[in-house]
Amino acid sequence: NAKLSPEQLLCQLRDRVNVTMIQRSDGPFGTSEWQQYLPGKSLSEAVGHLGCCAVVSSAGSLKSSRLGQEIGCHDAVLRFNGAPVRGFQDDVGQKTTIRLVNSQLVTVEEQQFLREPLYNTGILIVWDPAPYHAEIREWYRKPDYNFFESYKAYRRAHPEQPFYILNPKMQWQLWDILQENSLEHIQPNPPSSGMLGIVLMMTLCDQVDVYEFLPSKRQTDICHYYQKFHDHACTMGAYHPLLFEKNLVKHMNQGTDEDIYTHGKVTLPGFRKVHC
Ligand code: NCC
Repeated sequence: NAKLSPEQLLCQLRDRVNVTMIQRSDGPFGTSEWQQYLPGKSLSEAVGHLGCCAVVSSAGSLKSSRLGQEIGCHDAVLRFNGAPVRGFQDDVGQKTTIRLVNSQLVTVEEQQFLREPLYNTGILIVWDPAPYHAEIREWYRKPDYNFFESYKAYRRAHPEQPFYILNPKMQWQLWDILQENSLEHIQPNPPSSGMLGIVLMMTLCDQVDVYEFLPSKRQTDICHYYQKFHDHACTMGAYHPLLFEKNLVKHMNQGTDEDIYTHGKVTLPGFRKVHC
C-alpha cells in the first residue's frame, strides 16, 4: 500500500494544489473586455482571514440533521450549486459566505441561475471541467460547458457581487494526488464540486469542518436534502471520483469517527496550520 500518512498527504495537497482564481494575467483573460468582468479584488482580499469554516455538502443525509445551529457558528460557510437555505435553516444553517457552482448549472440552467435570488448571497465561484493538465488557452477555446457568456450576463446584472472563475489547473493537480493515493485506477474525470470546495476552504481558513461529505448514520439514497430524487451515484459517484475523494478525506480527518457517525462531520486543518 503506497498510501501516505495523513500529515504527508496534507503537505502534498498544500504544496501541489495551487488554488487560484482566473486573473487578468491569465492569457486569454487579458483583454480589455475581460477587464470589465473579472473582479478587481482577489478572493483572499474579499473574504479576509477566516478562522473556522464549514463546508456543507448537498447530501440527502442533511435532511432532519438539525445541524443548522452548529453550521451557523462558523466564520464562513461554503455551499454548492443550487443548494437552498430557505426552508432548510434547521438542518443546514442560514449563512452562505461562498457558493461554488459548476459550469453546467451556469449554462444549462442559465435562466434559473440569472433569476433565482438564491445565487445573490455571498461570493460566487464557477468551475468547469478542463482537459487533463490543459493550458488556460486550450481550455478557454474548448470549455466543457461554454459558460463565459452567462458569467458576463450575471456580472452585468450583479456588478457588486464578487464572482470568480476557478483556475482549472487545480482540478488535475488534485486528481493526480487522488490517483497516487488509490490502489485502483481512477477514471480521468475531475473531482466533484464538494472535493474542490474542501481544498479551496483549506487555503482560506484555519480549520475546516465538512458536513455530510462522509455520510452519517442518516445515509440515504436520496440525492439532495432539498429534493425527493433517489440515486445511489450521488453519494458514491459515477462521473466524479467521489468514492476516492471520500477515502482521502477520511484518511486526513482530525475529528472522531463518532462525529462522522452522528454529525457526518470531518475536521481538517487549514493549510496555514500544516507544518511540513
Ligand atoms: O449534486 P451536487 O454535485 O450539486 O452536490 C454538491 C456536492 O455535494 C456532495 N454530495 C452530494 C450529494 C450526495 N448524496 N453526496 C455528496 O457527497 C458532492 O461532493 C457534490 O460535489 C457537482 O459536483 O457539481 C454535482 O453537481 C450536480 C448538478 O450539476 C448540480 O447540482 C446542478 O444542478 C451533478 N448532477 C447532475 O449532473 C445530475 C452531480 O453529479 C455533481
